[in-house]
Amino acid sequence: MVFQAEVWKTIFNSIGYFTTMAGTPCEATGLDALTLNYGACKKPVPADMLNSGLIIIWGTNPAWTASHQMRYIFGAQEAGAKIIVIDPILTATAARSDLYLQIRPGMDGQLALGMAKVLLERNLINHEFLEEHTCGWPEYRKYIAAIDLEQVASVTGIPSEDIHELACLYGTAKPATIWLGMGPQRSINGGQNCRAIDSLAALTGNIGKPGGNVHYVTLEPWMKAGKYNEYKPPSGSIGVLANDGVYCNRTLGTGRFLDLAAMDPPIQLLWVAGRNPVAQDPDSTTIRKILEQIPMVVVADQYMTATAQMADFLLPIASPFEFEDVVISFWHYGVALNEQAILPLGECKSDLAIMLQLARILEELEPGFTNFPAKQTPSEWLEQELHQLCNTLGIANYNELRDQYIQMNMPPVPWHDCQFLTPSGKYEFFSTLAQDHGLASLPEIDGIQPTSESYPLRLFTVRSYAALNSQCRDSPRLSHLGKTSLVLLNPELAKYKNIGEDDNIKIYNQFGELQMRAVLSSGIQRDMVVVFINNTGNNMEELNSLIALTETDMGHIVSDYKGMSYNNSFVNIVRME
Ligand SMILES: Nc1nc2c(c(=O)[nH]1)N[C@H]1C(S)=C(S)[C@@H](COP(=O)(O)OP(=O)(O)OC[C@H]3O[C@@H](n4cnc5c(=O)[nH]c(N)nc54)[C@H](O)[C@@H]3O)O[C@H]1N2
Ligand SMILES: Nc1nc2c(c(=O)[nH]1)N[C@H]1C(S)=C(S)[C@@H](COP(=O)(O)OP(=O)(O)OC[C@H]3O[C@@H](n4cnc5c(=O)[nH]c(N)nc54)[C@H](O)[C@@H]3O)O[C@H]1N2
Ligand SMILES: [Mo]
Repeated sequence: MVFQAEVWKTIFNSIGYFTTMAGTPCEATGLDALTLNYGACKKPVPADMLNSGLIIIWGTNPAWTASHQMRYIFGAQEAGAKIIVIDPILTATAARSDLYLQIRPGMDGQLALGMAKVLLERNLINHEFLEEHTCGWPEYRKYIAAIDLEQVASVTGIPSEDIHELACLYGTAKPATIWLGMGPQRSINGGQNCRAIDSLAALTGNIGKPGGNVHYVTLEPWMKAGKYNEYKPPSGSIGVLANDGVYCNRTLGTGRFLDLAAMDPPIQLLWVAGRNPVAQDPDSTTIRKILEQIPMVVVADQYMTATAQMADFLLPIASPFEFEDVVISFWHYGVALNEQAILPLGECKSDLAIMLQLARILEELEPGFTNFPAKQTPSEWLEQELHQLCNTLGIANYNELRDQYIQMNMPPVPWHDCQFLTPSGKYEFFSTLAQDHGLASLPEIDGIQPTSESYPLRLFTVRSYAALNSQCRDSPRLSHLGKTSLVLLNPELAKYKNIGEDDNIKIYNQFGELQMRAVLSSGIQRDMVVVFINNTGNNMEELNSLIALTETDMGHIVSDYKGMSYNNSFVNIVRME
């Protein structure tokens, strides 16, 4: 829930400077990519897909991970739009598509560049848009003209005829949209992959028009919500010196627990709220070791998660049914009130209720220790926090959300005025900002992905319909996937490894090993193994104990730290006797 999670930062700010894991485990890479090209990450409203003549679903599986969007996809399909899915796995979404292209993992940028070449050769580009609204088109044109389509076909695993067909479908359907998923950003070239993909919209002029554009995520509702960052530490507090000579909080990247352990002065107390890093961040074993070394670990959570098990203090958090909150989104522009349905059970409290109580106690023990408004009630705090958001919504108070769900007054389609927020004010194929941040100015992709002789199989971790990240581990729905963990193998790989359906196998690499039950699936590629996130059976062995901490190429521009290349992890397998 939105404001509950942010409340912790508020109170820590009110006490003094602190160390915080900045960045995000999720969308950091793509945010940078779109920001470089467009100047900001904006998206159309979800229903705008109904206006599309063609939808490319590129590296996301909404049938399982965003089922609320499927009605627009099916709606568009029924009205004649073609649905194309590009994914290394034959997903539930791919099964409902008109055209499915099974790409080699991480090769999305190459495919997009190959498509760009075909669009250029067949003159399916929008000259007017390119001349008037883009920057670096001559350089980009030269770059894509030199792309070798046979090489693209070889690295992507998609035959050149199919690349031609895909490009022609995209270039002729007016308007056409791309849903840029999380898949393409989960590899080491993730950011440049995303830039190459979103440049297809600029090439074809599918920007600023209903049914066009790129759907990724939006931060706009978040910018307008909350002012929790306004609390400043009491005067005289000492933090880390920023470049401008002003004190600030010390930061490190999300999930970088080795860096956390090496900090000087060392961390005395770690507070974890609304996250489960042992399960979800790379290299669970190291994280566990480091949590053990920290003198005091506080975890605020609703469940006894893998991280909560490491806590010295566990603060039981109320469920969303037990407290009032306001909910916004990365995907749409709606704002809704989450009403309290029941009183908190047992000792549970919302984060905000705990914080207010903690602030009162601190104030009693040492007056002036915190300037957190401890006397406020949770609803007064929410009212103050949401003042700016309410202004945007045209309501006086968040309580007005009780009777209505309100959409923020945003244009249904971004960039309709072609006023891009880049340094040049245009869509930038060529980005000097990218250069300033140590990246190639054009979406150049080297295409080389690491392989290893000892661990030749790519470990692919994807979401199932049955769980939300590490949450709901004890949900009965998960039992549909079996009480033990499942690993999907291509039948050819299974045969080569002498593994049969239902066999117990060991998956291992330099970080550790896990035992899982084999399920054969021809929908996946021969050199990968696929495991559903959170499908670890009843034990607390973590899938991410096999995941390497590998950064992507981007994330540091908008989110301060690079994103995570989860799918760049490699393993081997063996049948257990
Ligand atoms: N049911 C359910 N829904 C969820 C979540 C959940 O845990 N469960 N989590 C939520 C969160 S936090 C997020 S970020 C979203 C993520 O939502 P999605 O992006 O849909 O989820 P993923 O399962 O990570 O990956 C999506 C697809 O990308 C493909 N993929 C992986 N690598 C590549 C690649 O290199 N190229 C291409 N083209 N495809 C690739 C995978 O095969 C997979 O089918 O889902 C949200 N919704
Ligand atoms: N191998 C692999 N690892 C991944 C990914 C991947 O694709 N592959 N995807 C990454 C992505 S995209 C994401 S977003 C992350 C997600 O990983 P996390 O950010 O760790 O998210 P969750 O697993 O959903 O855990 C959130 C925790 O918050 C608790 N919680 C819920 N509501 C509240 C509340 O109101 N207050 C408090 N204090 N706690 C609450 C839940 O019980 C849960 O334990 O995982 C990342 N890790
Ligand atoms: Mo995510």
